[in-house]
Amino acid sequence: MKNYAELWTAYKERKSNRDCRNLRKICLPETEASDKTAENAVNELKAGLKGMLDIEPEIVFGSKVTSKPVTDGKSILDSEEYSISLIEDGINIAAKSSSAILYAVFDILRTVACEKDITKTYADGKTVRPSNPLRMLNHWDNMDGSIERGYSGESFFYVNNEIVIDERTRDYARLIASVGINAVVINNVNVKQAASYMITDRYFDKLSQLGEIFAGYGIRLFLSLNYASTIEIGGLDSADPLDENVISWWKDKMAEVFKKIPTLAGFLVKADSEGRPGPFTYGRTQADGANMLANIVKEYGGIIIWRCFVYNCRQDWRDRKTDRARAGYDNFMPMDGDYHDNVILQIKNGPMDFQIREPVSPLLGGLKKTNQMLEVQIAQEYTGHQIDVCYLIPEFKEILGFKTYCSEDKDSVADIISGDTFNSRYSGMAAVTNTGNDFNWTGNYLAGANLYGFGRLAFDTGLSSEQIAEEFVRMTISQDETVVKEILGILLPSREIYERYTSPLGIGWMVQPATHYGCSVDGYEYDRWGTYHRADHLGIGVDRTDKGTGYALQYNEPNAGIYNSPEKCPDELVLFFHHLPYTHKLHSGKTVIQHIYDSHFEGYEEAQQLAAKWDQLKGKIDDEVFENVRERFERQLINAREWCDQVNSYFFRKSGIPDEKGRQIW
Ligand code: GCW
Repeated sequence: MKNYAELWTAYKERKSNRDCRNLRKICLPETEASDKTAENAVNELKAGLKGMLDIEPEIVFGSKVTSKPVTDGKSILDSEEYSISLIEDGINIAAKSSSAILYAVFDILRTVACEKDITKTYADGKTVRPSNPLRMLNHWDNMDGSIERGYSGESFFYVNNEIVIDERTRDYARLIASVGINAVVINNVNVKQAASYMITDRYFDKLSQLGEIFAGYGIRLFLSLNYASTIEIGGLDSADPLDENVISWWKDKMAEVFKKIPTLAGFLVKADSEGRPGPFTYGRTQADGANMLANIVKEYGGIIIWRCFVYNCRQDWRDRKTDRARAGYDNFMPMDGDYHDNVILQIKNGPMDFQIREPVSPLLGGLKKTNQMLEVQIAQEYTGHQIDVCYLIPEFKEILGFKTYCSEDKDSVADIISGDTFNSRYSGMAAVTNTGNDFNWTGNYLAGANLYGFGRLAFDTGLSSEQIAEEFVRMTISQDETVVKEILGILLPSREIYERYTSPLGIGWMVQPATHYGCSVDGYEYDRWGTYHRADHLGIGVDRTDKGTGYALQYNEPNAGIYNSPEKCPDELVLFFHHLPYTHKLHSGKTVIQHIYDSHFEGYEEAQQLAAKWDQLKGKIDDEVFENVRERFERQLINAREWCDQVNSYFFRKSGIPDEKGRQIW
């Protein structure tokens, strides 16, 4: 018995699926005998079909496959494409690489697990090409075993500054490969203490083993890099990217690292951000820093992923000119086109920091000559800590569908990060992961839908939130129609419900600073982080228009004009862009203050309805799953009530305007 759940790769019995049980033969492309990925694919296929259907179809190997290491973004997509078609007695898989074979296998297993007919699903042949070249998870795991913003136990990669490799490591690779993840960063972007030594002898053996395991599942290994390694571990007194000694230290270091960890694909760098060192210290640009490293790792096919989360985290709250939202664009736009072609800028979805509602970062659609990747967060740092249920895929769909107007056509975020809009060499999507060593990997079983969903969505941005949620429920929790319907009824509206009982109309924050869980309306108001709501007795919101910080003008038209105008700006973002009187009428016809009251009362009530829906599932699903989520709903309701009452009381007391409906405000 494993000490963790296999979730959607558990391959529980699906014997009622008669159509699939008739499967006699599966044809696969022939691969090299030494090809680990192909071997894993075949084993997975056999285990899955045996487990679910108790069948052992004949596996026939056909045409030759060359699985050369992939170094180019575009060819990643070519090589990961697969086709599945019907043949007499079975199915045929065509694929150009062993990773693609693996994805085809998981496609078939998913069809079986969701109890769909194979003959119907593949009747016309199905060809799938991933939407994004890079589909990546970022672990914020520290080497002491803790996880920054982790809500599901400790790290399963590290214990006491040692790297742990066991059965769970392999099952993790399977789990994430099964949803299409092809890259993983295994350590926190805040690279401190022991983690700085990742690129030394101390960890090479283990890292090279880890890299092999991941490679066997088509997953490329990345490390977060300490920008100041020259100082921290190199004995130099500088990290200036233009300093000859610094450059030469990195040359030697990278030669050593890529030799010792042959599967290493590259590095993720958080520089000049929240106390992390970077090129700004030496009066250099972000491009100087990224390019210095990119230049050196190029000969090893290495990639430098450089985060755009660069802002002043020591702002004076009295200062209304500085605007944290502007920082990404201000810091990175001037050098568009200066980055080497093995640099990717990784951009958080919004200009602030993973709030429940933010506009899309204007860098997406701003940058035109630079490789870019979208960063989202499935760790529920600001969205309920995997206590509150918050299915994030609808949010990600909105972000991907956002029209940036950066070109005549193909101008959505999905188009940009797929590499299509600007024909970029590297691009894709990364999520700060929500995994840990808890039995069920994600703390709350329902948070598993975000892990599952992120992978599926990054692989195929055309999938709908409903489709993804339904697959997750059917594969992981139950096939029973009423159960599926009830759980979809919980997952799908959960993000908007969370939004309703927390911070209103796009303003964000109002969280407890120590944890980022729970309400504290003024928690960040008089602090240095640039995250203010600016509420007084007359109104609330941040003026980011041309008369305020000017942030709205960072967008292309017509978005800039829409956001700049309180009349045109969509309600859900109106306080992000405007400081408005409480009596201002929204598009909904409500005043700002009445919207605050209504949405909070509704949000809390809806949270109670979600919990009641879950209670109905007792006895219809696995007890352990039931109890795990029930207990979290209990905590969610306490949280939702606090948010509702604190926000309503706060704004009633500030504004003095009573609730039209006369409900109790404390
Ligand atoms: O959201 C903030 C978090 C930090 C995190 C940082 C980042 C890893 O509160 O914990 O640091 O963002 O994205 O770098």
